[in-house]
Amino acid sequence: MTWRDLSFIDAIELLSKHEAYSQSARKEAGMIKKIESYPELADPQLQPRYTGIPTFFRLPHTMRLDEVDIGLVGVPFDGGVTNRPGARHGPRDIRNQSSLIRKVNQATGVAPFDLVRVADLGDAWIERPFELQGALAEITAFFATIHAAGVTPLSVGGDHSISLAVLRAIGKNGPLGLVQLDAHCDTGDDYLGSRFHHGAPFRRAVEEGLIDPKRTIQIGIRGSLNVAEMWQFSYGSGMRVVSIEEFYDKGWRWAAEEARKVVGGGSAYLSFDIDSLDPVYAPGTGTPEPGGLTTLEAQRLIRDLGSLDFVGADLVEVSPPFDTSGVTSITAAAILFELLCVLAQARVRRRSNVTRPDV
Ligand SMILES: [Mn+2]
Repeated sequence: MTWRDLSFIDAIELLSKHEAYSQSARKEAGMIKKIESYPELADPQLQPRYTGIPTFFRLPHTMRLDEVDIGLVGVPFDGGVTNRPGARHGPRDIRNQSSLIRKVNQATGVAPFDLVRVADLGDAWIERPFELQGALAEITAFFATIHAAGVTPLSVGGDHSISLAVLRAIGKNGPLGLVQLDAHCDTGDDYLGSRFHHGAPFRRAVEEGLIDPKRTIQIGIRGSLNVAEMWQFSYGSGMRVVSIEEFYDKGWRWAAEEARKVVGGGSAYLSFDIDSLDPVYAPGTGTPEPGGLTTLEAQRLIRDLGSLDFVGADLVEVSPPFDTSGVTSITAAAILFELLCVLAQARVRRRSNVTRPDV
């Protein structure tokens, strides 16, 4: 039947039905899905995990900060890279590969999506990505909004310079402790005339009072040096530097205990540079250093930090163009899940401390 076959009355009736339908469709379209229902995490038997628009962990994408406890944020910026670029492509690739991740941590039993409200807040929007200091300021402004709303940020870089921008937002009320997994201390000074680059964020963070060097531990440090005292700032300021040799001799369980000792009970930040892992596990990165952690060592180490009061975390330096198979982003997604689990544990602990009447 075509419109020609309809009487005038039929046509009016059909049009009004169509109008009613489209009104209700518009009404439904205006409704934001309730975050509690986690439709994107529905039974994979009903909705395969490779379907849909890729967000981190297939989470709902929202800008409603009042509906979120932990917000995943992409920071597609690599303007601070000193050598091989490409980390700007990290967030999109990790979003894609993170669809492989399920709901429950099989080792610890932590189910972060049940414990707290988690969402993908999209990317930190940078309007002028080619102006390094301006871009860092834009990233800080983005995270300041998130922080003011009481949301715990879990960020995906981007190169390691973004950590300074995040810390400027969430560490401004007093220095935080820091657990950093990295091949490099990233406490260098000026390089080719710039104070800001991915080899210096934690020196600048100490100078700006954002992190407490005496509550900072750097794990996995290795690689050849430009000069013997290349990371002298770490040692001089009182950071605990765990070389890969010490880590290899004493193991992940010892390293976790050492991290808990150094950081103590105060608020802390966790920064995971994918180059802490051996390049056999994570070749897609800007400054690979052979002879690093295994993925399993990193996973077990992070799981053992569930008692620390983390108020934010990031995963940085994934450069998909240097990858050979996608394994770096798959590995990064698995590590990101571990970071989410310890952030969720900390968040739940803070919540129960607040509501406990005897505290
Ligand atoms: Mn780094």
